[in-house]
Amino acid sequence: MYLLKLFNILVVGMSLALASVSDQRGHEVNTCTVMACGNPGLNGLPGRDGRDGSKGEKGEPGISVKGQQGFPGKAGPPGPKGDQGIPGLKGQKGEQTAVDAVQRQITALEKSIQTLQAELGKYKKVLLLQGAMKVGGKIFVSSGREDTYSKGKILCAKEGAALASPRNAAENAALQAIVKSSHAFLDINDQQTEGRFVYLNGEPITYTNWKSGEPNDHNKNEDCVIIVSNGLWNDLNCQQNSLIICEV
Ligand code: FUC
Ligand code: CA
Ligand code: CA
Repeated sequence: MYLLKLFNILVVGMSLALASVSDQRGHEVNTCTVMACGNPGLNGLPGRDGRDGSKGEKGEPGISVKGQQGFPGKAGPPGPKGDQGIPGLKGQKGEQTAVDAVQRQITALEKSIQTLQAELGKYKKVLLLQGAMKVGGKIFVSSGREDTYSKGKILCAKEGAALASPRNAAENAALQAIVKSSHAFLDINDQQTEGRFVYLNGEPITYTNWKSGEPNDHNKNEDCVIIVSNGLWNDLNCQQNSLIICEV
């Protein structure tokens, strides 16, 4: 409304200004030349209020930011106890019979083991009475037969054993007890590399009990080793005969 009024005032003002300009140009010196001059008319009524403007454009969608998950709530109280389940099926009679059979077999096996242990004890006694020596986890035993180194190795291997190979003083002493006044081959040799004595598995020996001056590779032909009556060692020709002692 206020603007309309201002507009009207402006229109009236302009009309007056135009009238003044015409006057200055001298074309129409008097606006009242045709019509008789009277009092000016009343101003018109103010125009109607303007209508509402058209609807604006739809706005940009807002920025969506997801919040962090909240802390879990406290555990609720335990639920009521469930109903008792249906009882299982009764085992068949046959199953019990099978269990009894297995139990009988176990009892029989236990008896067999006891019998075997008793027999084993007897053989152990026989071996020890015949001069076998038990030391640590080893048993040294000899048939009393003398032979070459290679034949002796074969003899022991035939029984799933090995030629005697003392790894410490206790084992050496046990062998000495078997040797008595004789001598016996050890499973030690330097056949591969002169002066490098090794065990059956090829590893260098870790325990020795050499007699003073030995090994001397006498005649450059001594690659086997014997233990003599005093427990000391000497290198000897492998083709010579010596007592064969096996270890089990
Ligand atoms: C020593 C020993 C030899 C051999 C010889 C008769 O020389 O080292 O091995 O027994 O005596
Ligand atoms: Ca030698
Ligand atoms: Ca020697």
